[in-house]
Amino acid sequence: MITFYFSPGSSSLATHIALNEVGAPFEARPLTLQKGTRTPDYLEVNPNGKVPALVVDGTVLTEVAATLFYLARAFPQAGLMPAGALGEAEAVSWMSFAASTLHPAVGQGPERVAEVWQIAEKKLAGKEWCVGGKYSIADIHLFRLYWRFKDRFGLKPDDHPSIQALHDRILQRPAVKKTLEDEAKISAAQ
Ligand SMILES: N[C@@H](CCC(=O)N[C@@H](CS)C(=O)NCC(=O)O)C(=O)O
Repeated sequence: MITFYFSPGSSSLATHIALNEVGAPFEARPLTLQKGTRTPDYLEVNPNGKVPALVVDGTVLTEVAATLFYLARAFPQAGLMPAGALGEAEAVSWMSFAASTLHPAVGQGPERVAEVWQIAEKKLAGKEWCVGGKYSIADIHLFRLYWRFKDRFGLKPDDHPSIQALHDRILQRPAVKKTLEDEAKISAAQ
């Protein structure tokens, strides 16, 4: 039994996409940011007051990377985990970079945002996908951040051709389209 705490368009979008990619049944618990994530009930789930949180048979998983890692490992038929120990480590490396460098840059000013996306572009280096030539949880994490922040910070497609192309490819996936539609409806009702 999986319960998913999320807020439309936020970090939890990555987890939501992965849930739909793997086809896992889950109970959706939408929250509003700040208000909804700071209630006593939610702080019982995640004392850090952040989404996502995934509760799997009573075990709470927080942090996007951990939720993506779990879904890829628990539903291997979806093929979201790169192959082999090295492939898994590369996925963890990309997701750690996303969580520790790309995301925090948002609070460090536009210059830093521009700088970290240049680093991401260099890391991707013309490849179609982050790891092993195949769509994986690393791509989902990267996609969510670029999708969310490219317009807000004026990140230009020409400056990030590999990331923009990855973003555009992921936008075409049925699970991604469904997730974005579902979240837009929830957001409109909040
Ligand atoms: N490092 C965390 C970041 C999660 C995060 O920052 N979530 C934000 C939304 S993007 C949040 O829940 N904010 C609610 C709040 O601060 O009240 C992760 O990777 O899950």
